[in-house]
Amino acid sequence: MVGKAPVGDVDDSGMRVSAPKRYAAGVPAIMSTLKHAGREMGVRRTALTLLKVNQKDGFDCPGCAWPEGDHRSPIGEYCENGAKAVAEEATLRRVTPEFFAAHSVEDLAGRTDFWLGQQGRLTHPMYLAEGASHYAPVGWDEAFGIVAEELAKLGSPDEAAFYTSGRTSNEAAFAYQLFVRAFGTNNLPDCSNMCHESSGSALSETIGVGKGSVSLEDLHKADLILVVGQNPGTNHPRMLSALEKAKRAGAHIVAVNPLPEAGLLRFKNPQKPNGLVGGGTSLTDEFAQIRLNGDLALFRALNRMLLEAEDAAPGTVLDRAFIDEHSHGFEEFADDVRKTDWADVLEATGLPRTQIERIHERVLRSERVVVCWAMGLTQHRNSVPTIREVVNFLLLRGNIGREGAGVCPVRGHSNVQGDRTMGIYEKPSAAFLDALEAEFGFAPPREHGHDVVDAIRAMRDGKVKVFLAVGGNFVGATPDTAATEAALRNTALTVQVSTKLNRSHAVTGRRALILPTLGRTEADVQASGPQFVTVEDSMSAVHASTGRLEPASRELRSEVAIVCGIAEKVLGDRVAVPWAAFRDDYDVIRDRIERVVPGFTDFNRRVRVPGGFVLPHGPRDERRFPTATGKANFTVNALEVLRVPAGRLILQTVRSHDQYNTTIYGLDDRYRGIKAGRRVVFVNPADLAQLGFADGQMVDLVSEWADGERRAPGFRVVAYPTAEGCCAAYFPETNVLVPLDSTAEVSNTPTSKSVVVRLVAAEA
Ligand SMILES: Nc1nc2c(c(=O)[nH]1)N[C@H]1C(S)=C(S)[C@@H](COP(=O)(O)OP(=O)(O)OC[C@H]3O[C@@H](n4cnc5c(=O)[nH]c(N)nc54)[C@H](O)[C@@H]3O)O[C@H]1N2
Ligand SMILES: Nc1nc2c(c(=O)[nH]1)N[C@H]1C(S)=C(S)[C@@H](COP(=O)(O)OP(=O)(O)OC[C@H]3O[C@@H](n4cnc5c(=O)[nH]c(N)nc54)[C@H](O)[C@@H]3O)O[C@H]1N2
Ligand SMILES: [Mo]
Repeated sequence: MVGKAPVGDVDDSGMRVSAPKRYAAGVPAIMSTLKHAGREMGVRRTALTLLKVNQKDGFDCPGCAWPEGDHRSPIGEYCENGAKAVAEEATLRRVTPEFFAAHSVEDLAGRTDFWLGQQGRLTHPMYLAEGASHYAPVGWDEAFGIVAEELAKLGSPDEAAFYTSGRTSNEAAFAYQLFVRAFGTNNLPDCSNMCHESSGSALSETIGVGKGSVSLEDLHKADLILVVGQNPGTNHPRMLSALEKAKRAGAHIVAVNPLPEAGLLRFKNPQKPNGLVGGGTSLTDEFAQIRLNGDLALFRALNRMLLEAEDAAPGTVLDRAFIDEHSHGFEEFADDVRKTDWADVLEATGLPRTQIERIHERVLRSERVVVCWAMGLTQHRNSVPTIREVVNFLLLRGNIGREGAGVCPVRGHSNVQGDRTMGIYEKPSAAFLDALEAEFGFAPPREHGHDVVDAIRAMRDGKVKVFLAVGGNFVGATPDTAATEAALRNTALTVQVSTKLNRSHAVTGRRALILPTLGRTEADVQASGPQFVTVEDSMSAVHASTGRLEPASRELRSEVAIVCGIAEKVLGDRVAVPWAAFRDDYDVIRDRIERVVPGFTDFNRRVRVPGGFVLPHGPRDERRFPTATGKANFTVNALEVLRVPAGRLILQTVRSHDQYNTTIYGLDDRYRGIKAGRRVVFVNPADLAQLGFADGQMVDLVSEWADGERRAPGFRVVAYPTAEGCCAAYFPETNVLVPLDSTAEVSNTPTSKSVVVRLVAAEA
């Protein structure tokens, strides 16, 4: 199978490669921000917009889910990439009906996401009729009618799937899942399925809550912070300020990563004068350059050493009181982890034993430990066991539910956590459905629905015939691009509620709709007046977000209005939900959320207090663990070393500095030394020598899986200091290589960070 994702319209003939950077942010970050923002928005709009990001009376930055904190910088609490996300949305370019008249769907399907995103904001609802070559303008009412018509044809509500990306507000998400369940299905796949699902699965089972247990204050007070499988310099730049603060207060930081990411090494805080000059703060005390997928082995080794240290000096290492009172399964776990084989650990991690011992020493010296992680831990076959082992590590010394300690899965999309809280989940709990039933008086479906990977299979097999997405770029973000495209083309109708053009608008069912929507930055005025929406960050803080900019077009509708409009047309008066009242006044939705979702008491009042409020979290607040055993669960997690056949490498697919998932802002990856190109593969020089390839050579990447090979053509080899046996390349270009059936145990997340590949010299 050769990947279908287009390469044609990006000219990377001028690509330049230089040495990776040793620090993140500083002056280059500010320059890059202003250049990008100015190009998209003009100078005045840039100033007005950026000043409102993440301020208490402003809008929530659509960039990421890192919390804002109480002490906001008056010059704007944003980062370079947040600013790019804002500029991307506030751009002055427009994709109008004339644009669609000039570009056929076939033409658009041949463009990259970079090119498509550059065209600007969508302005009108557009309809692709069966057999038509071009989208044509359509009225809102007619568009909703088309959705209703196709849904009415289905043999069962389970023949439709309803995707959500994590920018959707709490209000829109709540209305959306309510509509979908009233329609009669739990087919609610979302971007979480490809993102932190493994964290949610592992944390729910072990501590009873699938969310992080630390606040910003906890990070500031920690003695030791492990940053594992995460590249905050690019993806969560404001986290670097928190790490810098912790560091100044005496914390030590251990980074565990196959790549020496610039942001993990040194940081020059662009929001402080002394961060702009000089060497910046050295953040990492210990950089463990682990092999891909080596983390379960590392944490098992650390856990084994903790048990042995306790044996040597009983009563001094483990938190016995915590283990006895609050945990379950310790003995079984301890028996197993003591058997951890050092030879396996050294092979899996690729780390010197002395370094693991040094990290152990640091753990022993630290009273309060936080472990932070992101996609480097969640997108492997054994991600759930890996994260469970991280929990074991923290439980051993009682590092949960007290100050300065805990689990910190760092979320991606700015409201991905909130969407889940609102019920965007294909496996809703019985308690949630009971609450919906009690409040709205209809019987929601109880059978679990499709997640992302299962939804693709169901479309492929003709079992799902209507696909509707609120946000995101399903074609671009999912694995196995060729398989996903074929699946979507096999449907009767695809509907995309979007701000900007992407490949999901070009790869369609027999009919297709584009429903353009307001972004976070824009004023949302409904019948009762100006509205705000709410979001939840990585640390469970819920707060308001108010857009101020004039909408990109008069035709745009809010996500809430679109969802309610579709619901009215599809459901008529089948259920007693006041869709019109929801649309006219979001307070009405919040009142209903309060009655259905725990933790939202007095929602409308509390969210109007500047800064909002923090949702309750049993383990964090009172060491109450709502698991099956009622305690924090130790677990046994088998260590299987990921071995690849000779001549193969393990590929991880990552983000460059100039992209937001499938939205490509530009073609540079400044910190990794790449300019003006994206089709690169980073390989260790020792591997290159052994495999007989040279820096600068052009290769195809070929992935191997039980069902055959997949190929992504035309990558330039970059000799790079990544861990041996591993390589890295950017997604979405490499999604063609990720087999649909290669997913994580339990969470079913695609294994985007461990794809077995070989390099093949490209034909000249
Ligand atoms: N600017 C910007 N910000 C973003 C995003 C964006 O695209 N652009 N995306 C948002 C989203 S949705 C998300 S989920 C987050 C993603 O944030 P990250 O998880 O930081 O994103 P990735 O680029 O996937 O980087 C994965 C990191 O983990 C490392 N890694 C990979 N495999 C392993 C492993 O096996 N073990 C260890 N220890 N490390 C490993 C990689 O080298 C890399 O540093 O960022 C969010 N914020
Ligand atoms: N190979 C590989 N694949 C991956 C990953 C990886 O690391 N490697 N990471 C995975 C992860 S962590 C994630 S979260 C997914 C992301 O998957 P998605 O969330 O589906 O993808 P995005 O690229 O974030 O979606 C971008 C689109 O969202 C739309 N949009 C932007 N803002 C708004 C808004 O306010 N409202 C609406 N309605 N639409 C809006 C725009 O049209 C834009 O084109 O990708 C996953 N895919
Ligand atoms: Mo994500």
